[in-house]
Amino acid sequence: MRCQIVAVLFCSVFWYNTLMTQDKKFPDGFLWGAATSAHQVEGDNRNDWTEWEKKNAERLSKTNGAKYPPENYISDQACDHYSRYEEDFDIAKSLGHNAHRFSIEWSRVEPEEGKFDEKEIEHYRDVIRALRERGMEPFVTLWHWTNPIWFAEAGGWENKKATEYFVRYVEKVVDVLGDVKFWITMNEQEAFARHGYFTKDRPPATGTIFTAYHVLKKLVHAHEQAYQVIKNIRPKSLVGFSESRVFFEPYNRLPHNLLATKLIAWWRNNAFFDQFVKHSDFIGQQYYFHSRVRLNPFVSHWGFQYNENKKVSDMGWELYPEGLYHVLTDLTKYKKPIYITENGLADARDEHRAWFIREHVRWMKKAMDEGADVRGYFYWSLLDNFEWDKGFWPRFGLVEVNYQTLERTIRPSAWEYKKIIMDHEA
Ligand code: IFM
Repeated sequence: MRCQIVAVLFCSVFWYNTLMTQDKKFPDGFLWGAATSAHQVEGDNRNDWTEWEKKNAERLSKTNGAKYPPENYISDQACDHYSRYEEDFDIAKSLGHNAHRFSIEWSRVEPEEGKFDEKEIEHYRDVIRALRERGMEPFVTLWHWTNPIWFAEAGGWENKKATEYFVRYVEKVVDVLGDVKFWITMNEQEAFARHGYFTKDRPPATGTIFTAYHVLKKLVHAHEQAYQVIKNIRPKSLVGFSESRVFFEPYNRLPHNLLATKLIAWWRNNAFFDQFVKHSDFIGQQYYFHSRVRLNPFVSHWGFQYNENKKVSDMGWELYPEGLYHVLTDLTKYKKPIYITENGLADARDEHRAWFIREHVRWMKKAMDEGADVRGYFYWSLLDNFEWDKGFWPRFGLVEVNYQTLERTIRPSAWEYKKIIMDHEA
């Protein structure tokens, strides 16, 4: 009898333990890390953005109620990650990351048309080596919005030869940077085209909605070509793109809201995305936004923003982790592996970040349990950095950067993220 009781107790403990832990485990080889982009962290760049910053810093400083001085809007030395990448990767490793996403700065590699700078290429080779030495899988983005000045002066993505130029750069880089498994051709094409050619609040700040459309078509074509070139040179590598997706839902069941939600979701999330997916081995998915649609042409946002905003970031963006679940379940239709290549918030006081990551991971896991083939998660960003036309004030980093001394301080939420990683290890 005593033996039976012991056996029953043992089985119960075993069953309970399996039940409690099974739920948390992630697939073998799941990648955990953070992302950065060259222009936002490297410092001392010379590209179309640095030119734009010079011309717009004063104006931006005034239009924001003089809250931030013009220096806020000039990337300048940024985080000096260009020289401190090893220190930064040491930090990432200490935080339990086993992967890292970064981008190559085209304007460094090809500062003059057709002339490649071997020293700069060597730099990126060192960056990849440094990641490998620390056991982190590199995810290399080839274009994260910034262009060489010569390319911008020749009309940028409106130039007939833009694709040809881009593909020549890709070919060179992929040929010489051997040890890379994951290539991301481009980052958030839709936002680039919308801001650059429609709202015109970022470079090149020209054109119309039609230009934005035309440029997006160009980017699709450039991605396809780049995909082919990379696969020809490195058949075993995996090539994808990174795009953000908004979780749209109707405010109520009224037909015009249902219809508006469907239309806007199709335009924002599918019209171009579907074309990029066709030529990709994986989907690089970024998630930041949720939108409750209550159509109203008389308000400035047309009714696309009736969110509850229970929690918001320092930039006023709603924090809505559940949206990631809906985005991921929607993506299963493409039947491709998914990597969350960005997900993060500006939170200078580090009030919400640990909760934010934990909740997004929880919803991501739920989607995975229901069939979403997610294979990695990259928090945006490893470091505080230069947030484009907003400048330095938004603090996205797991690691705080003091822009005067360049000192790095690990935020408490970064250690929480490490615990999440450890808890979920297979
Ligand atoms: O900082 C940007 C990044 O460059 C692209 N995705 C969104 C981030 C936060 O705005």
